[in-house]
Amino acid sequence: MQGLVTLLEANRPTVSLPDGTTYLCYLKGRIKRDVGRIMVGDRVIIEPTDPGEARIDAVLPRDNQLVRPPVANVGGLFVVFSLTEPSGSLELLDKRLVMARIHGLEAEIVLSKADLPGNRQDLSRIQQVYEAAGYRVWQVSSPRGLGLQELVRERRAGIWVLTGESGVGKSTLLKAIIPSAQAETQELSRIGRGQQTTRWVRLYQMHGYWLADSPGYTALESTVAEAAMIREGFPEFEGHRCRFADCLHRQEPGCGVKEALSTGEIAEWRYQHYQKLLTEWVKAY
Ligand SMILES: Nc1nc2c(ncn2[C@@H]2O[C@H](COP(=O)(O)OP(=O)(O)OP(=O)(O)O)[C@@H](O)[C@H]2O)c(=O)[nH]1
Ligand SMILES: [Mg+2]
Ligand SMILES: [Zn+2]
Repeated sequence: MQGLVTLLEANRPTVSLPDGTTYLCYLKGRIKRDVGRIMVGDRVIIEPTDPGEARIDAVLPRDNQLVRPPVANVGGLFVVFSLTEPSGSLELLDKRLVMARIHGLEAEIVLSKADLPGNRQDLSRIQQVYEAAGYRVWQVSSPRGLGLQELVRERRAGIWVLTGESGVGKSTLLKAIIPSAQAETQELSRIGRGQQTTRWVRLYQMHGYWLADSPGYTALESTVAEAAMIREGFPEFEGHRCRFADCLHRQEPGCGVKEALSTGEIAEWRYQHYQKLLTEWVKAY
């Protein structure tokens, strides 16, 4: 039977089957040697041994793996952003989006704390900019329950991870959506900054996809071989005609992106972060 590791507790995997049944598992000895550490998100073949218990006979090859939190086979990221309390960094938001693109992950943007005063207008501007770039954007307020149903009901597949700076409201959002998550997410946040980050990662079943929390962090580094990979992380640049087909939108003459920037069609901060990422992330730039 094929299942999914949805929880690792003290290194014992819990595996969920498509019909919703779960098994507390142990690893066949040979697997430990071959795969090393098993991760939440691993797709595994199990053989039931006792009621509610099973042995993992094989771990299927991983598509990818995140480090923080340690989750394999991630399909998408919710990038959670808060404009105030704490005041989020649009640069980090853009870095996360480019990072997702580089790793072939889907990304959606969650603008949290939409209930805070003075927030709405600026949030709407941000929403408009990122929607124009092709992203799904959700405004939510966890304490008021605003926007939560719309957000979770959307069709998705695979494993989605809540990411974003510390304090933006990831865990609060998860708890608002999944009340049973209350106890565990507190553990994750607390332990997340220490060494034992693996202990409490859990996947929660949504409609057709799985959801995981993650501890907030801001250290985002990457290296890419080609400047074009950064350019692709800014999808709204694509619709503009440049004289050169391979234009990197810097000093080239006849650049449609620079023109759109001057008319305000492309947001100033997006272009600035693009330039910054070119110098920070492109090898030998
Ligand atoms: N007003 C308001 N406050 C919120 C909202 N969401 C979260 N908060 C508050 O923001 C604070 C931080 O929320 P958390 O959910 O712990 O943030 P987090 O993103 O999980 O932070 P880390 O785990 O440190 O990465 C808490 O005091 C929450 O009550 C919201 O939508 N509106
Ligand atoms: Mg948290
Ligand atoms: Zn150009």
